[in-house]
Amino acid sequence: MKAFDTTLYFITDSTPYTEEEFLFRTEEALKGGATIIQLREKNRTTREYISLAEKVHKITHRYNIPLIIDDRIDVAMAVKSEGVHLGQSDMPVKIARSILGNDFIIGATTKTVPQAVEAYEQGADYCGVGAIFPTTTKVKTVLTSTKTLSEICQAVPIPVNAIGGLNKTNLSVLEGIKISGICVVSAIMHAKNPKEETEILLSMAKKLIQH
Ligand code: TZP
Ligand code: MG
Repeated sequence: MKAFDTTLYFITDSTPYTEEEFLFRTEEALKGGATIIQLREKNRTTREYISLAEKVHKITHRYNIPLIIDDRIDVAMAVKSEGVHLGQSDMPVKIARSILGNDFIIGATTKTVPQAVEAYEQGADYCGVGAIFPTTTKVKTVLTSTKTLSEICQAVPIPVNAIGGLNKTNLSVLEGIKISGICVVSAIMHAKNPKEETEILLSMAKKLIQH
C-alpha cells in the first residue's frame, strides 16, 4: 500500500535553470527534508517530460521520496512514478484511478468544498488547495480563502495541503487549520540555498500540523 507524507510537498519549476542546476536544486530539497516531490512541467514535449522525469526519479529513489508527476498519467506510467497530480481540467480522478490502480498516489487540485468532496469520492488520495496568496509561479490561478481551506479540511478525510505564495514569512495564516502540509514551489526552487530553506520550511510545517 502506498504510504506518503505531505508535510512539506515540494513542486518543481525547471524553467529558469539548466538541467544540471535544476537537478542539483531538486536534490538539495530532498537533502533538506522535502517529504514528497512533484515534477511540474508545462512546456515540454512528452519525450522531454519523460526524459526529465526519469532523471528526477533516479534521485528521488535514493531518498525514498515519492515522485508525483503533474497533469500527465501517461508520463507517470512511463516512468513508473509513485503518483500523479490532476487539476480540474486534467483527466478525472475516477478515470485515472481505474487506469492506475489503487497503489498509485493520485492528488487533485480543489478550490471549493464540492470539488474536494468529488475528488475524494472519485478516489483521490490528497487535495491541494489554493492559491492562498498570489503567486508568480502559476499566473492564471484564483485565490482560495483560508476559510474555504478550513472547510475543505473538515469536509474530506484525506490529507489537504495549502498551496500558493507560501513561504517562511507568511505560514502563520495557516495556524489552527487542519491541513496535512504545505506545497511550495518558489520558496524552495528559487531560494539562495534550497537545502537550508527546505530545512526551515520543514520544521515550520511540522509545527503547523501539530493539531
Ligand atoms: N497551484 C496553485 S498556486 C500554484 C499552483 C501550482 C503555484 C504555487 O507556487 P509558489 O511559487 O509556491 O507560489
Ligand atoms: Mg494540472
